[in-house]
Amino acid sequence: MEQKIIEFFEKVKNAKSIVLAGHKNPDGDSLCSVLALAHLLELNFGIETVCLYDGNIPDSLDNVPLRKRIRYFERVDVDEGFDLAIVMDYGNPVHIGGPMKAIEKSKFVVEIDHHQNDSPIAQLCINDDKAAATAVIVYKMIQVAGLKIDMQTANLLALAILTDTGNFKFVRDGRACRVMADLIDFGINIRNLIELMNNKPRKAVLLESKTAADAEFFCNGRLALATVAKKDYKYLDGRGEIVLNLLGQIQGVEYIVLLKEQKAEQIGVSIRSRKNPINHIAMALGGGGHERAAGAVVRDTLDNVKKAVLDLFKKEVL
Ligand SMILES: [Mn+2]
Repeated sequence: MEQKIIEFFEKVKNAKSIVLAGHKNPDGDSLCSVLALAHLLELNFGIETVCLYDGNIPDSLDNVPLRKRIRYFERVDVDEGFDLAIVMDYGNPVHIGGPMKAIEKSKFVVEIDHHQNDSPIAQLCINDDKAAATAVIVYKMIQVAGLKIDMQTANLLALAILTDTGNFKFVRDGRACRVMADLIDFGINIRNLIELMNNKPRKAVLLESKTAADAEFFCNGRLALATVAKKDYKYLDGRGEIVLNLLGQIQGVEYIVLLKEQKAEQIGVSIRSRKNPINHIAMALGGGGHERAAGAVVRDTLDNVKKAVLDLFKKEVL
């Protein structure tokens, strides 16, 4: 890892143009790790970079530092290509979306990721699937290269770790906590950072509450299932994590499902479990994910997908 990081910074110093991208519909780790690294390259080497995204950035991330530095991929001319492309937190090439064109046209590609990745696209991979967030790898790079950081970098890395670990619920080892301890000593304020993300439109929060209130319960209350219809889907900010968390707090609920009608006959399925693995259910629907947090996108009607999910649960786990 150290050797790869040194090689990365050699590439950076020799590059005249650099593009960075994370995954489509960025989450906190994807957005903030990209912005943190772009800012570090400017701060330490005076290098201007181009940061691209595809899809939507949730309103809850609108106030993160340097948010305006990342641009929608269609608004940037990438025809000439770049000396160096850095793709972060993407997991699988299909998740990159529009910025893929800029990456393909670049002379050298580096990836920095903490997802298990069966099809890496880069010549240099700084990957660590044990890291709790891509930002944890970025912090390691800062340490190895002896880079200076500032308050904006520290805040971005902290936001990435807070969001990707669900405020430390999903850490897999102590590293994310040690990085956060360093960032706290540097001066970040966790409470202020969480407050900064309380920025959803009123309609989004009211929709989340209503979605949870209208949930149905199956199998003696062990399975909670909520749905967002197409007319409401546009108001959802992010992935509906709040609904899943809320239903998961109910006594006796073991499994939580959220069905989102993204388009006619295109249903996003999010599944959570409080104890037993459910990723095989997501896989049976054509998706995948972690043991207790997984999902899929199914091309069928809401009614049919609901029936398919309930059948799978009854057959496989309940
Ligand atoms: Mn991540």
